[in-house]
Amino acid sequence: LTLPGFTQKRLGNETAAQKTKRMEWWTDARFGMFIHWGLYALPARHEWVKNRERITTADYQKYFDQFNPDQFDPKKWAKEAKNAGMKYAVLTTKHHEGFVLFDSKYTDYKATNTQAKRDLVKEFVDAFRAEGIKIGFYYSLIDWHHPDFTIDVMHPQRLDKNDDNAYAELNKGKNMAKYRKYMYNQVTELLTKYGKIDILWADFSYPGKNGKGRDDWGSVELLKQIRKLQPGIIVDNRLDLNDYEDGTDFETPEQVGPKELEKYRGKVWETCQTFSGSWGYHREENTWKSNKKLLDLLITSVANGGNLLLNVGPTARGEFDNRANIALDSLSLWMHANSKSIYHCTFAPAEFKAPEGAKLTYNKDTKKLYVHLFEYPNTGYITLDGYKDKAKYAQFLHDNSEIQIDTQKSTGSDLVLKLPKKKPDFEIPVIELTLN
Ligand code: FHN
Repeated sequence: LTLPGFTQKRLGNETAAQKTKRMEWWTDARFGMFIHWGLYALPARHEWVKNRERITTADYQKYFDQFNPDQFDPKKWAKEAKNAGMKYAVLTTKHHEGFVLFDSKYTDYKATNTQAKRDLVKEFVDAFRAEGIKIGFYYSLIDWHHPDFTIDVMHPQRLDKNDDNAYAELNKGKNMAKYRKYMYNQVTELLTKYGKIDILWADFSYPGKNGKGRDDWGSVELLKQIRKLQPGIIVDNRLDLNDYEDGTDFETPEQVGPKELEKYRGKVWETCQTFSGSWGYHREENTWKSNKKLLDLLITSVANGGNLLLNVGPTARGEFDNRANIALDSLSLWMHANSKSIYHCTFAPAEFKAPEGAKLTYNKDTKKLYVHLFEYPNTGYITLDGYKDKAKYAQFLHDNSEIQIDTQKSTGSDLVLKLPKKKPDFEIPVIELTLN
């Protein structure tokens, strides 16, 4: 599968075939766990709480002082991720609040200086790597704690009016070049202290007050360092380098619905999604996506050639809460029986049209076609228009039970399969077609 959507110019000194090879494990994996964890788990009302409620750094300090994740057990996290069928995991090593989950020598605002006294990133890496799960680091370009980070419209101390003089006053003495160096040094620590790192998930660039954008973050230099330290690493598109050579490995549509994902077909992309609305642990959020909705996001991502990065926000005690565990357990039931229609899969060849109420994925290695029945026909059969003479055998994926071809009904180009009237007890049953 040569990754579509890349022109040689954008590939820098890497050919499309080399990029395809470098990204093959990621493209085959299709499903990963995002983990947003930081001091914001204590207020437990969104990872942007410092910004939304304009909490000063002094007032936010109580969360640092109280941070004590006594039930943090990354081995449990890793087992949950593995059971749910997630092949890679991306942890926030630092989010916008500026709190650092690893033992960085460039700041005191770090987990090893809290009651935790632990390098949480190291323990995450060891536990997930032990389960064979690939390692990703999220690193925030934005930093609401660092004294040299420019105060702008994204900052808790933001001004309501677009008053350049007032901003200039606020930013007197701040040195963004020093912040760039701080970021560069911490990313270097992350990519040299913890072994092979598979993904760098930078988040997020935006044109600063002076509209310089990528220059504010030193993105070009930062990316060179990232690729030098970890040559095989996969980097997202939020360093504002989309039109730079080798600047973007994948696009990151965020929290978009299944319908909108269809427009990414033919590109290289991963949609990141929450169970609810908040990325960080949110105690009172109850707008949780159903298991069917989560499966729809996963299946539709793969049916359009993309990945799903599904987020968990651990609590301040260091655990996945019950809502997350129930959602992950439901996904593990379906994935245990049906992951063959996800891993190594992508969109179906153009000759196959999905029947009404179904979505297709195609395993490029085994050449199997998968029909995901979002609506289960109660007629006792399903008509696959144009599939006649293209498929020689059909079965349910979850139990390999044969689905017979109704030769009488299969007229013209139609392939008609007999289905049990009673829907199998799976949220979305999958038909596996062996093609001719
Ligand atoms: O501001 C962040 C947000 O908190 C979260 O980390 C998401 C995850 O993709 N990224 C930014 C919003 O796009």
